[in-house]
Amino acid sequence: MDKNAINAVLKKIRDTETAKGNPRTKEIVNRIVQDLFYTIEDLDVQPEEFWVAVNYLTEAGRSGEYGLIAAGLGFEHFLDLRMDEAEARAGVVGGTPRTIEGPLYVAGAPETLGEARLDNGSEPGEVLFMQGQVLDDGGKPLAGALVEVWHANHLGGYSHFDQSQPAFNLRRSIRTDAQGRYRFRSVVPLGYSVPPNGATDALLKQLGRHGSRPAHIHFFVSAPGHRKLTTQINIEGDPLLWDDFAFATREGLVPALVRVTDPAILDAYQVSAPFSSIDFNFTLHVDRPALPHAEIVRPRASA
Ligand code: MBD
Ligand code: FE
Repeated sequence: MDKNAINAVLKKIRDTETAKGNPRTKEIVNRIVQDLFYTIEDLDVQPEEFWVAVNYLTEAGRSGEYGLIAAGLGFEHFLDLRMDEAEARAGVVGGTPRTIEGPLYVAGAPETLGEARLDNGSEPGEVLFMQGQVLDDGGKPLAGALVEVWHANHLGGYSHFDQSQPAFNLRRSIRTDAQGRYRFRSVVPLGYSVPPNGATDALLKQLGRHGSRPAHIHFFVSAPGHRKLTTQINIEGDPLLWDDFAFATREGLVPALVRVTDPAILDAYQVSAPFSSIDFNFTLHVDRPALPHAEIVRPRASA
């Protein structure tokens, strides 16, 4: 079809708008509709293909997988890169890199001071200790910062979404102590994979891709007057470290994993088998009103 004829029909649709409604919504929706009309034209999308897509989106919504699809198609990573660039333009550089939140955070995890055990005491898997400080961009410890941590179990499943796990399993909020320190005991996670035969899985298969992530641990780190950090660290050595379906691995977020086998240390830590240990500090930036919001408001699960 001729581009002028396409533009004419786009105009006819747009001309039905009144002064009511939301200007921002109008701008975005009209742009997306225009881009999709052009896509249909340029790629000669057939009616059957269009209805496959409509049905696909319906099913994906029904199964609650849009968050996964947003991660898998790289949208969430792209939003990170845009935020990085906005900060860089404002002279905000360095600090702990951000990386995507993903769709599996649950609000309301138990909060403790300084340290926490993330599992209920009978969690299978290798014991993991992780510890460090929350610092400002001058390297000064931030006391009273909040470290929210969540990760998958030894099978790659997240509590709440995997109903076989206890409430808030492997999810805690830790308030840093007077020296800005946090510390937790947990178990080494396994990488997550999208639900087999679900909407995301089907899409990724069509794209000739896999739907797995390397093992990782999520964090929100916040402190008054500072930009909230959304990030993850990866478990060093995971075969998918740089082959993440959600594109979240970044330089600076792969701390060394130390294996502790010294019986005296195992004793001191009250652990009966060799464990892994990760040291990692979080560096936050001072917040400024001119910067885009670092705390992203979005619907989240809560319990
Ligand atoms: C996850 O665990 C995750 O972190 C992301 C980004 C997407 C899907 C599952
Ligand atoms: Fe995750």
